[in-house]
Amino acid sequence: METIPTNEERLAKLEGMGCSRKRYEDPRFIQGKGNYVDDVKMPGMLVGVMVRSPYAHARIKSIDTSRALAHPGVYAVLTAEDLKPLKLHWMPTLAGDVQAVLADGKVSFQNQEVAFVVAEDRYIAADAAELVEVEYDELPAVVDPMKALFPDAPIIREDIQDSKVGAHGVRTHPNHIFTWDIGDKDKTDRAFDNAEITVKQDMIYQRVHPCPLETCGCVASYDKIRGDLTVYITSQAPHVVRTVVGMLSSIPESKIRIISPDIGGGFGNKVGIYPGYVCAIVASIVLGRPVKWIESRTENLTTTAFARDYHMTGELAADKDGKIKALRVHVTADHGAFDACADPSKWPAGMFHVVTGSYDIPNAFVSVDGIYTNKCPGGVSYRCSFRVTEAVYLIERMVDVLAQKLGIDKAEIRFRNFLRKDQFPYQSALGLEFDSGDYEPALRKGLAAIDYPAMRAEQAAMRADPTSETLMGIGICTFTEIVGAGPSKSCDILGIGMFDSCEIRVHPDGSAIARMGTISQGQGHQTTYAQIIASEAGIPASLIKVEEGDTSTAPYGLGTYGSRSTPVAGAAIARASHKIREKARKIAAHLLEVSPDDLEFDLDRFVVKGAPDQAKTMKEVAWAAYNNVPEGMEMGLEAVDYYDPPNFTYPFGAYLCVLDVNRFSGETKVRRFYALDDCGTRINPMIIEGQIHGGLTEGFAVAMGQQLTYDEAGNVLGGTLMDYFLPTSMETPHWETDFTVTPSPHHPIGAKGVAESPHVGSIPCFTAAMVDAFAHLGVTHMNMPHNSFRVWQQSHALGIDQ
Ligand code: MCN
Ligand code: CUM
Repeated sequence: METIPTNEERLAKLEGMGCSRKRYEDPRFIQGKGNYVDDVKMPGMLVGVMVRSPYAHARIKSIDTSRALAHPGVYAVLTAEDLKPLKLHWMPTLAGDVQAVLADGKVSFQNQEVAFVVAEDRYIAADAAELVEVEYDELPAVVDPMKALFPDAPIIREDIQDSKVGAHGVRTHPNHIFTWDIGDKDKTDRAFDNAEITVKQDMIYQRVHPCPLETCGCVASYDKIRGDLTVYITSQAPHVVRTVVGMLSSIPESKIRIISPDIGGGFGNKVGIYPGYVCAIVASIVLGRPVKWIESRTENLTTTAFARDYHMTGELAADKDGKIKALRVHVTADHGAFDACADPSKWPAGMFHVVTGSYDIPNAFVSVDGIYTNKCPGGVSYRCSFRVTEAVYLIERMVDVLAQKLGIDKAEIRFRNFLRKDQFPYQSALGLEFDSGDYEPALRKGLAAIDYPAMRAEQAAMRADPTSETLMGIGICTFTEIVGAGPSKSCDILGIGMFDSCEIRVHPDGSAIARMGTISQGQGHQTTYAQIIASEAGIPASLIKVEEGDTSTAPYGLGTYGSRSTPVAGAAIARASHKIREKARKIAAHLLEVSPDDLEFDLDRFVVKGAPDQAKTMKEVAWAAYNNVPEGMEMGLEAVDYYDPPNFTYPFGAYLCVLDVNRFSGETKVRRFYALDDCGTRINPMIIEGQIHGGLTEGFAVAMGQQLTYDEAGNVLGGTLMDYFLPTSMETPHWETDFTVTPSPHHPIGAKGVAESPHVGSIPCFTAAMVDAFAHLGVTHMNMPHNSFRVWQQSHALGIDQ
């Protein structure tokens, strides 16, 4: 007789939520068996290479493609003139603007796409690209968004120079894109007028780039006989690509198949639609052959979506005890030459309005001006949900500035202003509803973990010792994130609401296949999604195959960015699992000849209440679903769910950093970095920790070194990995992680997203620690990146560098 496994054995076999199940993906990745876009090779495949502008701003007098076309092995050279009859020389952006696919009469940023050479292989295409002769007339460039608004500034967008209204309202200058205001200006101004104390701080959040290890690319293959278009692409949102390609090409979506295979990191860089994709698709349609286009590292760094470039001024009004009364923010946002920011359509500054942070701030007003400059377009969020990094940076900096002004400890000022647990759901002054949080215990845990009082005492001793070479800084960041875009009433892309989806089909043997509208770029969805189904539908994770990224098989979804997969697709997975479970319950009841209400779901089976030996396992039910279902019931066991979340989720954390700064050399050592995250219900603790390590490392990169620098003429100075800082294990500090659990009240399994929190939270924490090292000398802010040279400059300016 079969022995019934114990509860522990059944639980272990399920590998459901809460279990640190090993990543299903890793065996293939660590053996080099991943399948990336550049691994796709098709018979007859050609390769495209871009001809790009050396100038940041220039008129194109002529383009001569004859020598390139005459080069052996070249099949086509596309220019704007070739795209014009197809109306594809410009394309719509996600921000309601248009962007030149291939330069139409002028170029507006360095390395802008000018022509597309298609040849037998990459070498031939690259050689022929050199033979395309472009005659330019250089124009003055403007790279500083403040100067772009001068009356005599060079006009970047002549195509729209006379239009007084853009996608987000009134434009006040040819280089002005929009002004976006939120909050109650009058009330906020009054609070400032009546305040006991106010502080103000300017800060620049430098332009950076997500820099995934795999650059962007695609293989487009048009089948002239069938009229089918297949595109393998490095996209974080394959279904959206399908819809956009359909709009641009007039091919019905039913004949377009977009496949995102394994992706070597996205970090926001792979959300947008780039000219290279359009050119490869057009070339394939025209030539009837598959066409591959893969960027080089420099192309990736200098022409695909950058992040940040926010020039911010923050102001706080408070009483003498440090209780905040109002927040006022102005942002000048540099969007580059075309407004190609990836944000929900209604919010041109994304979710920047989470800027009131973890604090109870009764009045707030934010105004953001979007500006064109002669720089690369993009404006994605790099490991942050739509401008949340910038918002959190601002409020965390401002709280510190206020604390310094009042002489209040930087932890203490947070305790005085935190939202209390009983204030949730909390309506923020900027119109968001924070779902849940419990901030005070998180910070208390963090302070205890690094022994905060001892650290402050050591710092005081160092400050008192004139011979000390080291300045010690302690940074605190108590951030609130907003992830899970999002309720379709406030979030859409090109009019499509930001729901997500899951389809589960259980096979007769009790194994299952599940497909989602999201796409993993390294987050481990194949591992963790199966865990949700395991817990919610009682099918062992190891028997569930998770598929994403093929629009011909996966249900429509909006993709993976903004840490939305768990909050949105994760909810769809839970709900689809529940649908499976409820149908299974009816089948089990039929098999056991009892009423469905008499059954209890127990891990992997249904048990008759009060008669524990009478049970049917999910495996038995799956078999019955295909041969013995109740009268009138459909055969089969499958479910689909499309989930439109009622709200965002609001993960939070308390981070602390202890830095040692050498005042002579500017060298910095991270002595401690403690990160406590709360992402509600935790699905896979090991994957969460991996996500946090990754996000912290990218936060360290941004704070300490990353910057896309431009000279006055618009030349990019950081276009290779020699100049653009990508930390290796050698530079990366040791991370200490911790957690609390405050479930989301509106999510079916209480989970919040986590992947971006460590990035959002760590960056202000590094700056806070850096500034804190100099705070006793009156320093209230230092702009990133905090590399040794810049830190030394600070030291030098204070006269303490020798
Ligand atoms: N998770 C969990 N429990 C939770 C929340 C999440 O176990 N309560 C798990 C999830 O199941 C998932 C992972 O953590 O396996 C991340 O989930 P989530 O926070 O929902 O984020 P997404 O899956 O939507 O991933 C997007 C996010 C973004 S926007 C960036 S940017 C980023 C990031 O993921 N890019 C990454 N992490 C990355 N990690 C890798 N390796 N590569 C990237 O490109
Ligand atoms: Cu915010 S970068 Mo991620 O959204 O892909």
